[in-house]
Amino acid sequence: MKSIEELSDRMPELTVLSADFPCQEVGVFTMHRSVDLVAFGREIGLQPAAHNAAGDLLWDVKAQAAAAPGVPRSHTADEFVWHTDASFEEPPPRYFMLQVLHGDRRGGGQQKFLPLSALIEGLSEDDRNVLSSTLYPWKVPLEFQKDSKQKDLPVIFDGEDDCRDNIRYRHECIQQGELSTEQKLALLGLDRVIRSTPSIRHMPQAGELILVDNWRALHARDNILDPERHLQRVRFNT
Ligand SMILES: O=C(O)CCC(=O)C(=O)O
Ligand SMILES: [Fe+2]
Repeated sequence: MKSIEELSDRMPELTVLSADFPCQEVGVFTMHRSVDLVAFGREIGLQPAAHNAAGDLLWDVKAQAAAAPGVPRSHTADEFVWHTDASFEEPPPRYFMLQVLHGDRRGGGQQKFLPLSALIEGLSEDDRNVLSSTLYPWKVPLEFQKDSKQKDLPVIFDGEDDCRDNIRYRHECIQQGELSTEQKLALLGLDRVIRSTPSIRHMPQAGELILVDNWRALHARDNILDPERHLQRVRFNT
């Protein structure tokens, strides 16, 4: 398992102009030129992960002019509340990269990050136990259905090796009606800690590549103001 800093050490110097780590779980790289994200990830030892049953690797995060109901959230200008990507997968992709092709010139679309280490500290032991030892029912959004429509998965999960206590989260994907009282309370506890923990903010600029540890940090995004804002996204496993 590689940290974001270790992965950054593998990046070719000729491609990366500068690197900044707003926290251990997020790297922001200013690039000399735009890159083929899939190839770039492979170069640093990561395996691209498909977004959907069709096997798409590259995903555009761009608001559609008139987003119809039911389009993927990444094709709307709406706010993205706190989540991890593909939280309904087992396991979720370990990392994702966002390449900023066009920043939001009207000041929208600011990103926020919350490292899991800060959240774990704030959770009560009871809530932590329920989040890690009971299965929550997850709805898989239509555009990402690869095998099933629903999965039963813990919120806090252990990965392979020594990678314990990781997080998957996307409130709207959890079937609230099927939760036990202790599960509901534990989720409320998590939401409370998320709200009260100071987050890291980043305004994505054209030419940047943002690499996020999707097991160890939550992320969110303000609503988009500039219809030209355009990011490319690829998810990766190790
Ligand atoms: O638009 C962004 O900055 C982040 C998008 C995002 O979180 C997602 O597509 O899952
Ligand atoms: Fe996301």
